[in-house]
Amino acid sequence: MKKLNSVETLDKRNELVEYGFTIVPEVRPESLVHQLGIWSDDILNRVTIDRKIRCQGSDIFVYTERLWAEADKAVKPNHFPDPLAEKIIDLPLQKEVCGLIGLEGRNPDEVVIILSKTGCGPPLYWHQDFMKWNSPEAATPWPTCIFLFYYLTDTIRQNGCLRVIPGTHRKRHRLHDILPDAHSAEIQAINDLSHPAFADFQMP
Ligand SMILES: O=C(O)CCC(=O)C(=O)O
Repeated sequence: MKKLNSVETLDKRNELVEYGFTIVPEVRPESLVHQLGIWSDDILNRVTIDRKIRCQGSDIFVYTERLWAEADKAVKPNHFPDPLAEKIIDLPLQKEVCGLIGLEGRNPDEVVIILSKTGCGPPLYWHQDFMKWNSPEAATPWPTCIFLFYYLTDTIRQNGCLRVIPGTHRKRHRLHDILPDAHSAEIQAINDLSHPAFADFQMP
């Protein structure tokens, strides 16, 4: 990756604060992306995806070995430790970029989630993963909880890139009044693709 200069860094920071997302190209080395592709394909071939998470893709949680050692968990096909989780989370360039963008704290959850859906699978329902909307933390204008996404193949609208409505982490949108909670049984049960949870929306 070409190192971000101070203007680019500020742009990324402002985008993240304003829109709720930003894109930083080339953080992961090609060789690691290739390795992750082979690794995740192998895992996905072994795991059966529950119908209730058909819209989310898979729910495969890969833990760092340091977290797994502390947690009293039983290995399941979709919950297990792997040394690659540490490699993904500890990548020096990723840490550097997060620092340059001005993210504070930077305490990773020590978990990597593998997501995949078959081509032309159902769309993902609109949702917000952040759970602490009633905490004072939610009132800060800067991000306190972020996800880092890496696409392992070229991903466009037609094959599943993530949809966002810019700014809805800070400004009310009519979807906020009608959506069931993220990942709840209620939203997972929606089969009607004309439901607003799947509709095209822009900021009002
Ligand atoms: O499918 C994606 O790209 C994102 C999935 C997601 O947001 C979630 O499962 O919470």
